[in-house]
Amino acid sequence: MTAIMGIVNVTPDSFSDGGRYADADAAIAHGHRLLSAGADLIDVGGESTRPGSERVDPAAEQQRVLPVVAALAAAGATVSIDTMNAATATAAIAAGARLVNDVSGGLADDDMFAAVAETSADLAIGHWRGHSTDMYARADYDDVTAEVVAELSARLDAAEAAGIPRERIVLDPGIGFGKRGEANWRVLSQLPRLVALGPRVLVGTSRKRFLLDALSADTDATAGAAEIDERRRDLATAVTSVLAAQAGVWAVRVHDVTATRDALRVARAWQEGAAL
Ligand code: PMM
Repeated sequence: MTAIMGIVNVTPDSFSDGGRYADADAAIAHGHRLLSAGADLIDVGGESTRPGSERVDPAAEQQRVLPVVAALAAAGATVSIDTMNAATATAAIAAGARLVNDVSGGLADDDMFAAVAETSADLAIGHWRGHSTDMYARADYDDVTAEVVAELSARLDAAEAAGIPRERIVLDPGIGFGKRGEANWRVLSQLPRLVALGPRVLVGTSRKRFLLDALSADTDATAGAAEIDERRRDLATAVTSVLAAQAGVWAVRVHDVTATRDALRVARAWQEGAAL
């Protein structure tokens, strides 16, 4: 069964839930809700990667995330730390995190691979071409899937060379990172090409802007993105989660764990019907 990574953003400005869990107690409570809903792991982040967002000082980032990581890990949860900073990764692992989720795939901080190599934590490497302030400047592709696979493969080799065994590495195509609308759909439709590389694959589509391309197709052209509410984005995410699961990914990263859990269960029941 595909694993569900529930998102806890301890930030004032993330894609969709910015500000909601900005204090540690609210973030910890939200993590517990996601675990009760069926999350297999909880991804805690303290720096928004929303297009255009500014970098956060690592000390401020750690102040946000460490109490949340420590409390959820102490309660027995498998915790992932969403960070591009090696120092934050190291501190979060010491606080109990078992996976470092670096959307930049080690490109934002040269020390990241070495920091993770020294520990027994897993590392998720995201496909990334630059920081949020100018991520669309490098969003031009000839064959987006081939380029994502080749660039992730190079990061995989670099991580292995730095001493992180392949079994501890997870690859993520970085949906929404330096990719415009249709490039995201292209990569998703060709996920088996990434899965074929070998390492586990993680995919994050949750509530992202590109989903609106599909959702707005039958809505009034004057209706803006704001009118397509969170419930519709969560339903769209549950559908992409099922399709990603069918493409063979290891885990999906989502805000609404209940919707994705239900969708994955329905898809499984459908598949099990074949064996009855
Ligand atoms: N997307 C966001 C943040 N972290 N991590 C991984 N591994 N994959 C993603 O696609 C990803 C991520 C941005 O979304 P958010 O601001 O809603 O959390």
